[in-house]
Amino acid sequence: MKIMLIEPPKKFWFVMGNYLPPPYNLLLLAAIIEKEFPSIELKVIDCQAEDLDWIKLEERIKQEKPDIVGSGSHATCNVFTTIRTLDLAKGINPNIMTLTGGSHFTALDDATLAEFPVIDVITRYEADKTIVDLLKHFSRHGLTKRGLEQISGIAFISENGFIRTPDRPPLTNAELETLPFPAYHFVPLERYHFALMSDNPYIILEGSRGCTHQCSFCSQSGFYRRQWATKSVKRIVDEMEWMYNELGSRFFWFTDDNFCGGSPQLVEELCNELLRRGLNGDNIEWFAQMRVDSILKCKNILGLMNRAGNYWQLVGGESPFAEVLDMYQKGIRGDQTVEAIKLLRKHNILAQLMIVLGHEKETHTSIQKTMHWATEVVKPDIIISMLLTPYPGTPMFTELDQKGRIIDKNWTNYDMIHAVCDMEHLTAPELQYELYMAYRHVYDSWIRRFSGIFARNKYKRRAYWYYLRLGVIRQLKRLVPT
Ligand code: B12
Ligand code: SF4
Repeated sequence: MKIMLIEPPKKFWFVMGNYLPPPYNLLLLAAIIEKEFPSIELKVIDCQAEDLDWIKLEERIKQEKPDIVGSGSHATCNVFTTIRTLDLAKGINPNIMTLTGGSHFTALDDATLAEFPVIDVITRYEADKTIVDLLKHFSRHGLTKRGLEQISGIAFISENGFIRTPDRPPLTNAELETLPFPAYHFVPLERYHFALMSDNPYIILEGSRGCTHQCSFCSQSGFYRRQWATKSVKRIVDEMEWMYNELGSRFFWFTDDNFCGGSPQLVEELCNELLRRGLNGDNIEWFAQMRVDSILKCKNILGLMNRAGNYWQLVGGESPFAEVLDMYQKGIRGDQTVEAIKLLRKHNILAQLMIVLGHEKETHTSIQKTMHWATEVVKPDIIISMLLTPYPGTPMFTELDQKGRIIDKNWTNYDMIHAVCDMEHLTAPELQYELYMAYRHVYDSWIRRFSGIFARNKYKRRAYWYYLRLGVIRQLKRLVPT
């Protein structure tokens, strides 16, 4: 049996500049397949890294003659590229078994399968265990859907119609701990980069999964059912050490939605273990994202984190207004964001503030106030503003859909920089314009540019030089309907 896992050609998120991320989801699944089924022939094809367009990908699939093709979409904005990939495979050979998974397909399994019969099986929620059961089934019974009802955590169309089998619970600590290291040997590691952030190759790793919070716009809490699980500190540092020694990695990106679940004890233990093994800010750089309240809990160890290599933190502040933070079910206050950003900067950790604009009651004035708060009160190192996007599977999607506010269900536009809703006071085109103006407010200011270019923090200097050349504002202007 031969399996091809494909990261298709896709558009990148221009707001963060020139980057090429390794397809961590596929590399993890590949490692699991390699471990459980050593005799299965396996290929991971990353079209970006191998410069394959759709035509070359088609040739490649023809050459490889896989029995199973799998592809995931990372975010809702890529679902059509995933479907196109599976369609391509089916077009070459209708007997190829096609698989996909991830948050979007989990939330909309029935609608997607009904609309796109080129998808044979959707794995729902995490696929780490499901993929093993599926492949065992195919190894024993051949590439047939008959009998798949016995496998938990999937959806498919059988002879009798749509079938969704019982869900699997989220992975536990023990299960995360025993996952193999991602199979980075399948891809050309040296090609992965994130120019805004580092000169070193870009590697992704997971410390923990899930989130116990429930922000109304976020698909993660639903996907992990408000559970959080972590690998042990030893296991995380073993993985980083392996990446450092064997793969030559120096720039690490943690996927954790809230680094170490926001536990100061765990963060401290992790940083001390890194330092004990000789990994520190002199030889590694690591990025993580943390909730505002978690940063405050970690206020006494931010210096330690920086010494251990944490040089960049992404922080979801979203809004200064209590009523908006409540609507987002964020569970934080604006003044906590101000404090958290101040602390990060004090400890030389680059503070990237995320803002979510365009909620139901948003007005031109509230956006101006939000942006003014961000630049004049919070004063982070960089600001990324996004538009509220109702991702399938979130409470926000259900609510706005019921109210008829969602005017665009072209999933390609679900990247948080395309306006897809008409809200109470601002229409989608008006919101699109507001986003453009929000970026102008932040980056079209010579005072801010100078303070960025001459900043004390070398990563901030880098980011501002980079942003100056990037032309993000111009690209955002192009999205505004004329
Ligand atoms: C790293 C990361 C990035 C990297 C890119 C990584 C990449 N590989 O492309 C960067 C920073 C560039 C990025 C960009 C964006 N991202 Co991003 N990103 C993440 C992050 C933090 C980690 C992803 C990851 O590797 N997770 C770990 C893996 C193991 O989980 P997984 O992908 O879900 O895979 C499991 C299952 O879903 C399933 N599965 C997945 N694929 C497949 C395929 C097959 C065949 C099968 C069977 C199963 C399967 O099995 C896997 C194992 O259980 C996630 C949040 C998170 N913690 O997951 C956000 C996240 C996925 N990103 C998100 C978003 C919105 C974006 C952006 C639009 C920017 C933005 N506004 O934030 C862009 C989109 C760019 C693009 N066009 O692709 C959202 C997606 C929301 C949604 N429902 O669409 C998330 C969930 C963040 C959030 N909290 O909202 N991102
Ligand atoms: S936005 Fe962050 S804190 Fe909120 S639910 Fe999503 S992952 Fe959790």
